[in-house]
Amino acid sequence: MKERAENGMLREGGTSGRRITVVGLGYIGLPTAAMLATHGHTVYGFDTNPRVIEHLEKGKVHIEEPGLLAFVRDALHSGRFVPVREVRPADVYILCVPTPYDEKAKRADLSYITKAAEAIVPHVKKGDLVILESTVPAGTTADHLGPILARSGLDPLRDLDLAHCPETVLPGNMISELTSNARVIGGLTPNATHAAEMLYRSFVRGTLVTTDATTAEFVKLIQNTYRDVNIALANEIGMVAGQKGIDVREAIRIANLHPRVDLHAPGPGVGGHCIPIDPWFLVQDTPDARLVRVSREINDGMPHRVVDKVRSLVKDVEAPRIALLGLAYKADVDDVRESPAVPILERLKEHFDDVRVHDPHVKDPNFDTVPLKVALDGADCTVIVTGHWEYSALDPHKTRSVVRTPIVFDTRGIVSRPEWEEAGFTFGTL
Ligand code: SAJ
Repeated sequence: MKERAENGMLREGGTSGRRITVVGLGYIGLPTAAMLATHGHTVYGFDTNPRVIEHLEKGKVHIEEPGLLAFVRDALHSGRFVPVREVRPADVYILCVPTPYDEKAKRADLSYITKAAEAIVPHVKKGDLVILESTVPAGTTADHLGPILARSGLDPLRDLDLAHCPETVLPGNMISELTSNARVIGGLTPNATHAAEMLYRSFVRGTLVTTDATTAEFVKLIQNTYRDVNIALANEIGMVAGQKGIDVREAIRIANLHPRVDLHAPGPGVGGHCIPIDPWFLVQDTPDARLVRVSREINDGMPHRVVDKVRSLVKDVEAPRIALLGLAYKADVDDVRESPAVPILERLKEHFDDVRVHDPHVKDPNFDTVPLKVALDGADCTVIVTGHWEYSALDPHKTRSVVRTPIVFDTRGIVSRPEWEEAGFTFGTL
């Protein structure tokens, strides 16, 4: 069967023209809903947050992501993406709700999945396809979602096609990765796997890899854990390099020329809603899994290292004014969830009376940000915490003319040390 691929083109083998309800229109659900709608499906987008639906009804989106607004508008104009205030009956249900980490219980908080599943229970009918995209501990689809759906009177194994298909898109590059990434499809039964595979084939150009639901859940967790442990290694190497006066980024760049070495980059800490959390889901029932826990500790300890370094950089300055550049957890996104900038800001405020924060992307009322000019004006230490392009484009000479003390601390390795030193700056690195 031929199906639509990118924006109206046809792809081989997928099913289109399905009625799909997407539950949860956040960072994953919204682009996924729009993608499905631009590939021939009719999509009802539901979110418990009325603000999300209100935005969509006005042709706006509540998330900053390159290309997302235009993409969602196209889907809305096609008439096949319909934001709804109540869950609508469909033939396919895709759950894209958050799974936060419950610090107290030291476990994944599955309450959003429970609520989403309960919301579709009155509507599911025999033959429907239910897909869980949220990242979850291995076994959740079979042991948690299945039993909730069974309250409908249907057997999740025989009457429904139930599958876990984890999303793998990188914030900042979501629209492209939604179609190009390989996708893991894990059904509770071979039939469920096949049904989910047909759906994703309608828009995914990357390889579709099929397995069972529990393996699919596990794969997602080990992908993000690999990244967390690798970053922890880079951060530890950075500590050793710093003691020996070696530029860690230069050393890693050279080391990575080896065909079997792929060290990640050191930084001020690991943020976002996935990488600091998913390793905990992986080891929550395995107290002996040490490396994953130590890696988490190393990465969570990075904000302390950043603040210690700032303190040593300004130790000779009286009543220093600190300019903190960046609140988002990584470059060119507006997302502050788990951002290392937040604990850095809190600790800086414990040590210094005058801390000014700037972030051109973040519009979160919880943070008092100021324009860049105000942040830099009279600053004694300019701390780059997020690698936004606006900061890599900073001119050291112009910056020199507005700050009071020429000290810059680049935690991301995004500005040129020789250029800033040439402009008279003392240059701090991790
Ligand atoms: N970071 C470093 N050093 C690096 C890379 C990242 O310090 O070398 C930091 C970033 O600054 C950021 C954090 O790690 O604070 C996480 O950023 P990221 O770009 O590594 O990942 P996310 O959280 O934006 O997206 C990840 C991706 N997972 C993998 O690359 C294995 C993405 O593909 C997943 O879809 C996403 O998690 C998710 O939803 O799980």
